[in-house]
Amino acid sequence: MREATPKTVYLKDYTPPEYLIDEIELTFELDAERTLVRSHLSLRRNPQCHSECVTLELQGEELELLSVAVNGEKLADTDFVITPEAMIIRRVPQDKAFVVSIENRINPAANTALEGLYLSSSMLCTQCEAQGFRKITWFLDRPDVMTRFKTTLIADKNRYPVLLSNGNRTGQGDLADGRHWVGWQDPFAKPCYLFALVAGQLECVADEFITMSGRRIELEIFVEQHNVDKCAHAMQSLKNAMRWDEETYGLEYDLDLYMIVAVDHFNMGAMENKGLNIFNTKFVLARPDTATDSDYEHIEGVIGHEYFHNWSGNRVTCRDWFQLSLKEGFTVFRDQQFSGDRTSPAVKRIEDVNALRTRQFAEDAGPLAHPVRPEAYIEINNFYTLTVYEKGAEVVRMLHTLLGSEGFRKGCDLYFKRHDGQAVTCEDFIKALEDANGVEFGQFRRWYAQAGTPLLTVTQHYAADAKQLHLTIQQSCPPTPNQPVKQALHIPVKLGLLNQDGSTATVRMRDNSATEVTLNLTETEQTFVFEDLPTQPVVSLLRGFSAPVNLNMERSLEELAFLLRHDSDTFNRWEAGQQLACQIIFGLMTDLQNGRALQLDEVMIDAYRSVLSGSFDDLSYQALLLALPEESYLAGQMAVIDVDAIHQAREFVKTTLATRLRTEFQALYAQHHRDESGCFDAGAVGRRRMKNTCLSYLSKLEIEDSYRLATQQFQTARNMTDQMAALAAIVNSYHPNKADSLESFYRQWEQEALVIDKWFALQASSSLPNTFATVQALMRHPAFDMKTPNRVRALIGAFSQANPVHFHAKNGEGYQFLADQVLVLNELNPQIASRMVTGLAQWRRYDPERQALMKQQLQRIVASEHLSKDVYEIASKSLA
Ligand code: 0A1
Ligand code: ZN
Repeated sequence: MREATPKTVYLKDYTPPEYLIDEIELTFELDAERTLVRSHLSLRRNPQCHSECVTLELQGEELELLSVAVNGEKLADTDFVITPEAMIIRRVPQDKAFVVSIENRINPAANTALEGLYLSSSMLCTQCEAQGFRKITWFLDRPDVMTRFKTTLIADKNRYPVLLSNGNRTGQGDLADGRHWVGWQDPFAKPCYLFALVAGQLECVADEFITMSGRRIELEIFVEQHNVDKCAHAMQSLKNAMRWDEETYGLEYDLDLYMIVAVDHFNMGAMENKGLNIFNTKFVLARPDTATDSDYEHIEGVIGHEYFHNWSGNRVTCRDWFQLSLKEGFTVFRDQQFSGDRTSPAVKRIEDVNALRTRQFAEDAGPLAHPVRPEAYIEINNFYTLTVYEKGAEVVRMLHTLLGSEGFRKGCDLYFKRHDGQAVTCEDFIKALEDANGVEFGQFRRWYAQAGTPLLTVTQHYAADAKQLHLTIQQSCPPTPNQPVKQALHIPVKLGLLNQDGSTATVRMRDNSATEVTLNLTETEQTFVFEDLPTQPVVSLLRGFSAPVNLNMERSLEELAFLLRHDSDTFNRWEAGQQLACQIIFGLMTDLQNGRALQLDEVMIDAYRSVLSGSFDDLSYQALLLALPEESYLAGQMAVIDVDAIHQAREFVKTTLATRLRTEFQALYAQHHRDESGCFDAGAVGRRRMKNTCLSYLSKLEIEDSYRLATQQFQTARNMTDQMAALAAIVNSYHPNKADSLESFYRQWEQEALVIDKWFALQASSSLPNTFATVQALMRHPAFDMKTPNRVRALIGAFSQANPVHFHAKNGEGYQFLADQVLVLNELNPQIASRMVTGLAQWRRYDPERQALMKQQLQRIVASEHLSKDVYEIASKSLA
């Protein structure tokens, strides 16, 4: 907790470590309230560091010291100093290696921040990224200190029969007093943020994987007994990921054992600890009746993500935390590729871009904007952001686009070979890609350093006589905190041309011709000329969303409808529909603001009718074409966000489409409605998506027929996708059985925490009247718990981040509620508390009355006592 104004850490101040720790021998005598930690550190001076200093400073927080010795000699009180953040030993040997031995005690049960060693339900587990290891014992807690770990775990055998840590099991045995021990050794040197241990009553679901070189790997998933029947999908996902990484990147697993443990209490999604991943249960457990199709996909994605970290993150790690995107951006890109290959590349790309544009673009346009490689932080945990992860992945994707698949693979091969076992920088990554391909990415590097979303403004001129199209693209980037002026970036812009009949036109530039090109935009303004075009083509720009930018290009509704029908690029086809809907919704908002009656343009109805009647192999893609832009995406397009007008206009469009195309929606519902529970192939998933999209539209009609349809589906569903979609249709309408349905759903799933999270989130995000009262009542519900991050996200997170109409209620009650909760969470779990503050960060985007109310709550937070660094940083930067 905060004493004075917390200190800022700067990238420019990086210096190599003065000491290295080659090996650590760690012994834990585990107990929920009193765990004893003994550690022997084999240290030596870092030969690369020539400072004169003879002291040794080890990081440690909230630890009770029992003893400390150097080379076996216990230190006197005068030989060292303990501060709230460190142990400083005044003099250590300089000319030879030495051993520091420490004994300390910690209390896992009191650790509600869930960093370091903590209790989750009845099991003990760790979370050490980014700086949790210092809450276990004193250490050089920085990623460029890579150490070989030997760990012995001792615990009561009844309470903690399973004892796990990184690497391979080296021995085990019983002790006289009812305790037992297990020894572990990890042959790979690693930074301490990758350390993990788990102790508890856990069941093991086991399988195996034979690697491409024929090695047999044991795969083990550990869960509580009642979850054993929900591990099959995670296990299959793991095997898929292992095979995929071999086939796509030539990367093989390196230990003989790969373990995953699922825990109920976890601040993030999962953690890539070497050989012992620890996962939020949300990203492991799935059974057809408890998890939706999207849950199944997310599980495969996150299992893949953590597995891929074994190379991009563990074998090659980060030099310092400013390089976080080196491992995260790259690994997100890899998991996106994997998920696309496993499901539908088109759908996956659209979902990723949609999330990026809705959420990361908002971050990049607000007070918390920072580069993919940040330059300063107060609390590193605040930098596990959408920018570092998702924009970071886009930056890697652009490198992939510029080099092509083969060139990119060559670059990655060199990167892993050159830097195996090292802690490196984003610069090292780019350099390897350059060297392997003999290219130069000078200007491209600015993507790592410059914050903000670039804007491309496009104008075109067709010269009929010369049969040429002139396309002029200007790039600019709005100022962001500490970066008032921006430099031009190297932006790859994929382009295709369509003839008037919708067929593909050849793209000819000087002597080259192709069906599609990637333009290299490097200047502030550039004109590209396309030749040999007898009629004016329709331009399809930024195909596949080839760069994370905003595009400003005037298009008529007719042109967008044309692209929605004909663009061969699946991303741009969807994008045309989104732009069409956006233009129409914004037009309706103007009508609303001027008191005019609303009327939906026939272009929109025709466009949707043609999607509904079209024939699609990929029904998930068809469902996406029918999805209106989210309210938060629309909000991101407005200078001053008008939450009520957005909601009303969008609801009007949805209801009118449902009314006018009712027959089509009903027919498609009937066509795709069948029970395929337990089947997760693309066909079954797509049919469920289409059917439930139709149900969602039909529920807007508020008629008996639709109510009956929803009730029927709710009562007969044998899979969570259908049950949840039906419950959503009921809860988000004036359905007469709403209360009963919610009640029966709760009773059915009371014992399944992850399903109950859905129950909370659904109610918290409803735009219907009285939601705030419901949220307040749910805060008092016996199943609500402030110490369980998933529950907090389901209720407080959903209300403040997915319910614009009620969170932004004009009287400010939503803001005050959020600030109240942030202050409670601040004492319990600073990481979760600071995540919740982001609901207020965008305050400058609203009308003056709301601005004042939001600002007031941020000021109240900043002024409160005992503020954690986490919350202080987000709240104070939001106000700056
Ligand atoms: N490295 C993990 C995510 C993670 C990050 C931080 C954490 O605590 C502050 C925990 C987990 C990943 O990318 O999956
Ligand atoms: Zn990651």
